[in-house]
Amino acid sequence: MSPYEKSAALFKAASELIPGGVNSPVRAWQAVGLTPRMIVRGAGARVFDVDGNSYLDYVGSWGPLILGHAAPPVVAAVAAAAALGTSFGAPTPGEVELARVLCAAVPGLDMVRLVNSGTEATMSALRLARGATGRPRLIKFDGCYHGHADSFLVAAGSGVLTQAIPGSPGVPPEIAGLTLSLPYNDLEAVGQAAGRYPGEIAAIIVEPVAGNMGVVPARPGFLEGLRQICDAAGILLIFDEVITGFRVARGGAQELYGVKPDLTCLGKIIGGGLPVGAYGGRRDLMTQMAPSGPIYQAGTLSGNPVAVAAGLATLAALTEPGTYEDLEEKGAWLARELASAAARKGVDLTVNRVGSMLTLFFTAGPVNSLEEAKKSNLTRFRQFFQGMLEAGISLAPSQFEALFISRAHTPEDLEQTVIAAEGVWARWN
Ligand code: KE4
Repeated sequence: MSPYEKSAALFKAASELIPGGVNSPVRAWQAVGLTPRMIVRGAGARVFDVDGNSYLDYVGSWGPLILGHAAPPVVAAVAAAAALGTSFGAPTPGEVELARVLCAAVPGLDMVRLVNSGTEATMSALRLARGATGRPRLIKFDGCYHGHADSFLVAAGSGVLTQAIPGSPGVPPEIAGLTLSLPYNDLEAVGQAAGRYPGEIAAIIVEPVAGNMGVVPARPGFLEGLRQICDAAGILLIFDEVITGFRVARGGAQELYGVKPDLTCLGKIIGGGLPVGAYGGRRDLMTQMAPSGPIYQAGTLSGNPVAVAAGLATLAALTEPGTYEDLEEKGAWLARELASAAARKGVDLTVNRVGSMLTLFFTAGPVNSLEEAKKSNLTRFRQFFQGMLEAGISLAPSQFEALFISRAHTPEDLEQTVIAAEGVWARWN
């Protein structure tokens, strides 16, 4: 019996019923040339596939599971909430509490609205920016991914980059043409674009730590420079903190770097693995959203009580003293030891990291932009992914994604990871 026979059979069936056999493209493992494993259970830092194999997991559902899989407080909160009803289509106390927790934690949030995904969050924030400014254009950055709303599928990262899709059919040029995508970390290009379209740019949206071309931190001064350009040109600054919110600090990258955006988009961790997104920011902007203002956005299941319960339990657990110190220590140790092991084995590797999110680029580096990330050796990445999988370690199936360490990862797990990586690299020479 092949150790992955049931996964393969299920994936074959899935491919008849679901495009590419998956409900989100990156999960199809096309970039690593393997059949994706069908996961049936997670517990702590591990996941288990339908054939009974277990893996030390660094995907973490692409970021939400900062506490690890099936974290007891989250499971208990979800069960309790579900027993009271899964959705009412009415305001609930939990939504008020989650809004309070988010606004208390994230510096740029005076007000916030819950939605069901990061895509909804960024789509709504952009509509608000356009409505509030009366301007049509948007600046984003090459390799950054802000979900799959039309305006963002220009030089996007994540699955668009992994699949090498230049943009996406179905996005009218009239829409795509309003989006300017510039090199990440290139303030000069932003200043030139702002000068070229005076009075036309509604917003600049940025991942304050890029996670969708692999992890690429903002250079010192980049975020501050964006703030200054926006203030001078009447452009709204949107931080897409869907990954970084409650990941790199409790208050996200805006707390870590001390730069306050006008609008913030959140997701992933704030739902604890259930579908939650949020957008928020300055009160004078958010009050322009219906029904307090004319700019429309809505959602049947926005703020539903079960997802809100998962989010509240997750964010409560992250208030434990030492949480972010623990995540920083684990991230620093793993990045340092992987880099050392690669050097010992003569492997060209650049490890970019912020807190507990990191990427191993198979290039000598540095990697400060999409152009530099693309210099990575994708064949080496694929060999690494496959070797680590054989060693029982599950990584994001793309060079252009992040690995996530959770509170559930132990020092022994991290040691096992380094030993496995060194074993893979030893076979390369
Ligand atoms: P969702 O619509 O997938 O919840 O969020 C979109 C989004 C927005 N902004 C950022 C910075 C994001 O990283 C994402 C989604 N991230 C990808 C992986 N990097 C989700 C994985 C997938 O597409 O399946």
